[in-house]
Amino acid sequence: MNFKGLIESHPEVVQDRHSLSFSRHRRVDEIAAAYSRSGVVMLKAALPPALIAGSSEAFQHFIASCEKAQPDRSALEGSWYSPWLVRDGDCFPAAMVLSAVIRSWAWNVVEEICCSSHIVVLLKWCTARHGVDRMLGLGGHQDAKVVAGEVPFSLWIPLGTIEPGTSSGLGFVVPAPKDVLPTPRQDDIGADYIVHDPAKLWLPPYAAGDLTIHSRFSPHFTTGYGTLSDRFSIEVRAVPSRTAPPEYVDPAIYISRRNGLPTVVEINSSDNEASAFLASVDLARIAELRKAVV
Ligand SMILES: O=C(O)CCC(=O)C(=O)O
Ligand SMILES: [Fe+2]
Repeated sequence: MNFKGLIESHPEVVQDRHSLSFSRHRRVDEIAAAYSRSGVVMLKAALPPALIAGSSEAFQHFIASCEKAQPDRSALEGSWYSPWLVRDGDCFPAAMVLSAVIRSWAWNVVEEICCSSHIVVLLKWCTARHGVDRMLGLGGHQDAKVVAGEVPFSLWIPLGTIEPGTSSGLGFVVPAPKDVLPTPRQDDIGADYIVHDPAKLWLPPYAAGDLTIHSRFSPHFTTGYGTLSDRFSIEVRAVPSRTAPPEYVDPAIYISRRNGLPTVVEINSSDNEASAFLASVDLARIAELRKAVV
């Protein structure tokens, strides 16, 4: 079965039957409790739609300038980039989105999940993705297996609307198991696991500005319906600073509260390629003012 067949035969999978969507008016401890029960939550209107539109445009300019024009769109696969590599002149769409996330109410939820306000964003494990909506068969993965075992969660932020059936998005099996699942082939948990109980599936629509947070054990998948539409998205991965494995924190930015506001208090990077991104206006805007070194 493919995703088109799935949403046709089970249209209820796009509905939030598990009450996992939250607005800024909900208490963060309630949101964090739902996350720990289910392994995934959606934060509605977490970011301003205009910022999402601006970052999408910058990402599209980047793709147009660096990827060869492909006359046959059906051959397009899309691509993954480290966030600091995606730039449109001085504009880094991933920095725009990341700084907005850090200053949004979504960060309160991140802090609640981390049980700490001292958090390190693991840029090494963050991604900027250009996807093309291809017809995909069912399958899925857990980030604990395919990304990094010790990264507890991921924020997934589409740079535009995701409409199941017409644009490639993300889908989840809820609730998440408490450990890694067996993978019958190449880290893929397999179609059987996905279709076993359609009542557990959630393929949410996203409005511009919505984001989801999924745990490392959340079985999830890229959805695809064969429309060949473009999709741009950013993945943000972070951990409490005190638990960060040393090999995960290069490049990384450390966030703590200053005057009540989540603020970039330290940057760690030995990669010169990341320096323009780290010095970008969007990250500088939320960084602690440092005394000039003389
Ligand atoms: O962007 C996608 O389609 C996949 C993203 C994903 O698997 C993740 O954020 O963990
Ligand atoms: Fe994933």
